[in-house]
Amino acid sequence: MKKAPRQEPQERLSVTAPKKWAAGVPAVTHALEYSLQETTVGRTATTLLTMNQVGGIDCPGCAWADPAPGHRHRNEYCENGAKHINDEATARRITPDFFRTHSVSELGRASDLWLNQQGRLTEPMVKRPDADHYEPISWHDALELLATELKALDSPDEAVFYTSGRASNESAFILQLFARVFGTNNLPDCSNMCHESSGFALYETLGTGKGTVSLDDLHHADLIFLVGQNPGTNHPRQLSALEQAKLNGGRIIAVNPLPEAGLLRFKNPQQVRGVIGGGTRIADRFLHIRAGGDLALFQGLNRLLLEAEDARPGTVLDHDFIRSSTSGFEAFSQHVRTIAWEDILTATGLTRPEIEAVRDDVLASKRIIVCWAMGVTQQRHAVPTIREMVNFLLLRGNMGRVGAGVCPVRGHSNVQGDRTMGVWEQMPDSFLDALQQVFGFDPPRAHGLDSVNAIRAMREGRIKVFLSLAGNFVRAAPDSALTEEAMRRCRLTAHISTKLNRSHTVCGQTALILPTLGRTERDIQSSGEQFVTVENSMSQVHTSSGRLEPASRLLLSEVAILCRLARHTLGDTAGIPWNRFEADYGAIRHRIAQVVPGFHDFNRRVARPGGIQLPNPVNEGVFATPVGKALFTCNAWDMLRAPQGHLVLQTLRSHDQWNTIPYTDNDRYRGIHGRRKVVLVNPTDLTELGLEKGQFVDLVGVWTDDVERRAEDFEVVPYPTTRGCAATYYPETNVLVPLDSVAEISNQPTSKGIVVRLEPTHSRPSPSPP
Ligand SMILES: Nc1nc2c(c(=O)[nH]1)N[C@H]1C(S)=C(S)[C@@H](COP(=O)(O)OP(=O)(O)OC[C@H]3O[C@@H](n4cnc5c(=O)[nH]c(N)nc54)[C@H](O)[C@@H]3O)O[C@H]1N2
Ligand SMILES: Nc1nc2c(c(=O)[nH]1)N[C@H]1C(S)=C(S)[C@@H](COP(=O)(O)OP(=O)(O)OC[C@H]3O[C@@H](n4cnc5c(=O)[nH]c(N)nc54)[C@H](O)[C@@H]3O)O[C@H]1N2
Ligand code: SF4
Ligand SMILES: [Mo]
Repeated sequence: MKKAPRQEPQERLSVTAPKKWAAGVPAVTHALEYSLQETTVGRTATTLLTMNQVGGIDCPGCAWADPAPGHRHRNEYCENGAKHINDEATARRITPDFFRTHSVSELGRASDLWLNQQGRLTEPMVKRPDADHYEPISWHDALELLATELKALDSPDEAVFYTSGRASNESAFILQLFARVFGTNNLPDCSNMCHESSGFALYETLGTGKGTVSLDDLHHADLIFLVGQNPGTNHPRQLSALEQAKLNGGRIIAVNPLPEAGLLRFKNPQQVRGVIGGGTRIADRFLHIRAGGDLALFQGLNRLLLEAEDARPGTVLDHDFIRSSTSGFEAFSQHVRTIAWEDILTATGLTRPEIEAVRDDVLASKRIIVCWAMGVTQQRHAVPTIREMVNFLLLRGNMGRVGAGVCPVRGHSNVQGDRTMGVWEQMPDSFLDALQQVFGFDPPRAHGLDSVNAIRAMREGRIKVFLSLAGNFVRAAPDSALTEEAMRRCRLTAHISTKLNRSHTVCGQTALILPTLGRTERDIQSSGEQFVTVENSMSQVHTSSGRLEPASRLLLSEVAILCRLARHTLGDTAGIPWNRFEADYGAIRHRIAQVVPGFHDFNRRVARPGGIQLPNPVNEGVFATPVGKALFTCNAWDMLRAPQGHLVLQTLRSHDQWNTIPYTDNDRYRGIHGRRKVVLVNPTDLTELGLEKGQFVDLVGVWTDDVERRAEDFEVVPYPTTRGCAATYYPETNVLVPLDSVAEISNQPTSKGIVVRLEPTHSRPSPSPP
């Protein structure tokens, strides 16, 4: 069925009351509406029925884990998973005609929403120097062009290879192998902007960068903290796990500046009680915290726990665990007692009785899990905050046992797997040694560039070639104007993509679009039909096999593109069987098994229903830190402050977008319809700032440099966000996030902690571009 081309929508804001529950029947109806606009009934049924089933397609949405085989529902997906998969399975196509009609400059002015709605990319395209249109190019010529540019570099470090977390284990492994044989560790990824802070904090304190809990642990926890995450939108099936925890008698504490619908109540569309009943209350306690106040909250809680132990010695802390399995308790305990209550209350915006009530919940709980996401990791003091959450869990031995531990809730479906496969600019020597042994080359040892440092290097003209495996780098990155300018300084930019996005319009002198198969599609290579593997947030590795016919005959798989690029660039000199890898992904997995710990006998084990559970040393009682124990840390007190008349702004996701890609202008659960350029502000702050509902403002960033960062024409919406904290959607406001405003230690952009002022504009905004 041919679909009519889409027009830019007219923006007209309407606001209704925010929803108080998430994911009942309306959610399913919305998913189906969206699916049928994008695809046909048959394609929808084919994709959805095999989604998250054994042997089926892994949902290309978030990284939430699937229940064990045998415990999966017939519809094991959420509303948003259905939207993501149908966004890829769309029946719309972009042909060379499209690029003849639309110049690159014109596309550069189109909205993210419109670009995505044009459909799937179908042919390799090139934009030549000085041209303003993409034109078709053969695969051979495209890869030869890219290889020639790479070979012409003065140093391999003049190239950058970016990965987004939708790439499979197989393509990620091939990309990092190619980059390292070529000679560079410049392997930035979306994780640099996502859970980098979690990785650093967990490695340092527990000796592993990953979460330690399973779905079963969540079901059996007595107390679960949800800190800085919006599961109703971003990890909807997490609500099923939380519902199960509640049914088992567990309690939930949500910590957030916004009373998100999914934190309040859940109507499970997979259960009769969800469809016709009132649903399950999620949060027993909602802490309406100030942005960036989480460090202070956990410091306050830890102090209260130490004081409770003083009052009733031997009843609060797990002394055996602290003695046998941790280090640094004394210093930590002295430090945390010095933090003043006044500071804790200012930073959190909470009252002391509220924090004491949480302490009482903690004292009544034997098994505690802390879950967190971007509200924590995208703050300046994200790493100390996560370390303090680890302190909190260690105090009562909530680590490495059933129903207890850390749960960083990952974003992209395979973002964790891509890291396991070696996509990181700082892989440890043990990994590089294994590559050296298995493949017989000398991998570069100096650390490469992460996302922020890659932009800095591009801006300084030190990067000539930028290749991206999935993703939308210029929209995901901070400081949009600066990042775009940096990208344009490259000699060649190339993107392995399924769909058109802004990064294809912000080009180096030469630009390549390398269109690829998506997860939903059959992948047939010379040895037969292939599957790929992915790793979810709970370290389970399993297969994903597409069922749909490819969107175009000319698409190549990610693996095929990368293996061919490697042959064009490196020839056979490295003695690596790129041909075989392309023909049979089992040959790649065979090498992964030799290089990556935990993957022995990979091909056989991953074929079993449910796949492989990677070992987590913490759950075996092993802390792989230098002292062989979990570390208590002393974290300097810190809080985010905005001067008088300013607000702390966070940039977050609407219910209807996948990262940089909006699907519509609506955000149903928050009651916002028809416009994304809105800023949510507490009504009392609005009054104090002399602003009114419906007024138009420019958001103006305040940072230590002299650059003016301005996002224009945002409509003011009164919203129950914490005083002093405002919210807008990403990526429209990435222009406000200074490149140099990064989390300490992890170098992650602080997308949830930007100081702004709101400047009233007197005219209504201009209509959106055609
Ligand atoms: N539908 C959908 N699903 C997605 C995505 C998507 O774009 N769309 N993206 C995927 C990806 S890559 C990721 S990383 C995840 C992101 O998942 P989330 O982290 O849930 O995503 P955000 O929308 O950034 O929401 C952050 C939450 O943190 C809160 N918050 C902001 N600042 C603070 C703070 O200082 N303290 C506390 N306690 N809370 C704060 C916000 O109010 C918001 O509820 O979702 C994944 N899943
Ligand atoms: N201000 C602000 N900035 C942020 C964030 C924030 O909360 N606020 N969040 C950050 C986070 S958590 C993340 S993860 C990043 C996301 O950054 P990215 O991962 O770079 O961005 P996405 O929007 O997920 O990328 C979407 C594009 O991926 C391509 N794609 C989709 N599926 C496939 C596939 O199967 N194969 C290939 N090759 N390509 C595919 C399509 O072309 C699509 O246009 O953004 C970060 N930036
Ligand atoms: S919760 Fe995440 S993985 Fe599961 S169906 Fe929804 S988007 Fe997909
Ligand atoms: Mo993410």
